[in-house]
Amino acid sequence: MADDIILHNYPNSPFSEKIRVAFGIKKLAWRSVVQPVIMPKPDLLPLTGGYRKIPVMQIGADIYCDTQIILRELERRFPEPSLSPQNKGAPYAIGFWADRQVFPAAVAIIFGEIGDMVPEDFKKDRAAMSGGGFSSEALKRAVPFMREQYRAHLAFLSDQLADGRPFWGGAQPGLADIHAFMNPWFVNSALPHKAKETTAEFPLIEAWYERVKAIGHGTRTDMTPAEALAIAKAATSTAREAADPNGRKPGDAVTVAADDYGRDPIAGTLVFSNAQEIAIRREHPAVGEVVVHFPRAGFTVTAG
Ligand SMILES: N[C@@H](CCC(=O)N[C@@H](CS)C(=O)NCC(=O)O)C(=O)O
Repeated sequence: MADDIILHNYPNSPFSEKIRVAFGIKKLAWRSVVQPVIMPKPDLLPLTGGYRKIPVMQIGADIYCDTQIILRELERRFPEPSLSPQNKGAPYAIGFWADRQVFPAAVAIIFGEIGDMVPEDFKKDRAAMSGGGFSSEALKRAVPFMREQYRAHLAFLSDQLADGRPFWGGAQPGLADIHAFMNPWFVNSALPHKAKETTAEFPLIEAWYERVKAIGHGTRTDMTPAEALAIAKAATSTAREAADPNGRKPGDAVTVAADDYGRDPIAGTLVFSNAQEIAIRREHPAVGEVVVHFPRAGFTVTAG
C-alpha cells in the first residue's frame, strides 16, 4: 500500500532501534525491509540515490534518510501521542549527544571486545565508510578511556531520573528516551554477558531501561525489498515545492552529503528546503521518480 510505513533496517542496528521504539510509543503498524549490513545494497541505493546508512524510512515515493528526519516526519504525520509533548527542540539536541558523543564510546566498548571476531569484509566496509581504518587493536586500546566516557554520559541520564520520574522528560516516554536508549541497547545486545557491568552502578537507569524496552516496537510485518521498490515506483511523492528563505528554490541542482561518516553524495533537484529539512527529487529506473528527504543539521548542501 502506498501509505505503508516501510523501515529499511536490520535487527542489530542501534539507529534503527530508535525508530522501532518511536513506532512503539506511537503504536504504529509498519513494514520491515531487512537490508544488508555492509555494501553492496542494491535494493536500497536506487531509493536513496547513494545514501547507504541504516535506517531509511519510505512512505510511497518519499524516502527519509537519517533518524533525525525520520523522527521529525513521524511526529508530523502521526502527532499523537507526541514524541516531545513538553520540549520541542532540546530532544533533537540530545540526539546529537547520543549519536556523536555516546555512540563512539559504545562502539569502542563493543568492538574492543569482539573486534577480533568480526569478519574481514565488515572491517573493510566500515573502514571505507569512516574514511579511516578499522583496527581492533586501536579500539581495544581505547576501551579504558571510552568506558570512562560512557560512564560519565550515562551519569547525565541517571541524574535526570534522580527525582523519581519514569522517563527523561517526566511521566511520558519521548524523543530524549529514544536517543538515550540507543547506546545501552547496543551494548546490551552486542555484549549480553557484559551488559550489567556498564549499568550496575546506575539502578535508576536499569529500571528506566526496562520501562523503555517494555514499550515495544508497534506492529511489525515483514516486506521484501522488491515489494518496497515496486511501491515506490507506483507512488507519487506528496512533497510540495517551496522556496527556502535562504535563497534556494525549487528546481535548483543540489548535492547533499552527511558531514560525519558515510559521506556519499546524493544529487538531485530541490523540491523544498528550510532550516530543518531538505527534499530533493531524483529518478532511477528501479523506482521511477522519488523525493529523498534529509535533515539539515549534520548534512552539507552544495550547488550542482
Ligand atoms: N546519522 C545516522 C546514522 C546511522 C548509522 O550510522 N547507522 C549505522 C547502522 S546502526 C550504519 O548505517 N552503518 C553502516 C551500514 O549499516 O551500512 C542516523 O541518525 O540515521
